[in-house]
Amino acid sequence: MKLIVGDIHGCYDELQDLLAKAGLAAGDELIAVGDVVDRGPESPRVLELFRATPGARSILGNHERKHVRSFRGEIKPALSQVLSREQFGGAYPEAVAFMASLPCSLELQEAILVHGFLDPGVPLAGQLEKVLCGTLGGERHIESRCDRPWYELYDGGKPVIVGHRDYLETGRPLIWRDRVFGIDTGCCRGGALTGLLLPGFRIVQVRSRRNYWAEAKLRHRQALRQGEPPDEPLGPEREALICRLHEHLVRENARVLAGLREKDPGFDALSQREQGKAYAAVVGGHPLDGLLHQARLGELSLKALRRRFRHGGSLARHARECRLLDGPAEA
Ligand SMILES: [Mn+2]
Repeated sequence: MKLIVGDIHGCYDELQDLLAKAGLAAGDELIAVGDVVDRGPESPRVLELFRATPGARSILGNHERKHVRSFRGEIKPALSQVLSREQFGGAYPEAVAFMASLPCSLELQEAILVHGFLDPGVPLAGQLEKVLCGTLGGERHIESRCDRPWYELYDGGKPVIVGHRDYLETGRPLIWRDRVFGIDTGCCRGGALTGLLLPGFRIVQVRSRRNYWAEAKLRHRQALRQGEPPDEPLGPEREALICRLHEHLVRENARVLAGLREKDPGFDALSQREQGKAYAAVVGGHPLDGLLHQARLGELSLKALRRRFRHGGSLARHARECRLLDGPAEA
């Protein structure tokens, strides 16, 4: 038997629950459809399981790809990679090397496995890597080629098993005409971890124990706040600084938008969600990315900035980071 597992995202306990429930025997295989790391609590343990267990393997998800590319300096890591990198500590380079070795697809006797999407009508060997891995660019490519969800148009010879999107958001996997199986059911967000037992395509599921990703983001925000020094006595300069920061963010937002429009003349025609994702890919590492998103949406006001910096001394630190004040940014 083969157990195909949806997006695990560091949810080691749930993976153990699923393995117990599936009842694999010696000689059976365990195959993940990618995104085994990030967002959940134990990315290193999950990755190690796939690296070191005989009969266990994974294909490449967009999250592993982001680790590989950000480690090479090609893109900025998003928060989920930053947090995972902390978990890996000194073992990170080795972990990234292993992620870089994962294949973008796998053809089994019973099914084709990819993390993201398949371009209908294109043979597996001719599929773009970004489509297979489910990057934002890959998703745009697919949307430009399909007038319906890609899986409704899939006409390949074998069933395909994918992860990446929790298509139904009901805790149940997507099963399209017994041809396409979407088995990401949002385990890291408090959903479920789904497996598919081949050759019978029998579904095995366990419930997620918590919304790990929401909790991780909350802890991160709290840690940032606690690390801030008490309110610095900026006195009458404070209001002026808020004005300068506002101007800076408005300018920065305009610069980012201009860059995105230059790169993609159709940027303004994208959905709000896609615009947001493309924008986030550029400003993700900015210390004030949340405020930049507000600027993008036309919601950044002086009032919003005053409210944001009502407590704590982070105004001066951010102003230094944006080079509006002298002094080291890390003060
Ligand atoms: Mn994914």
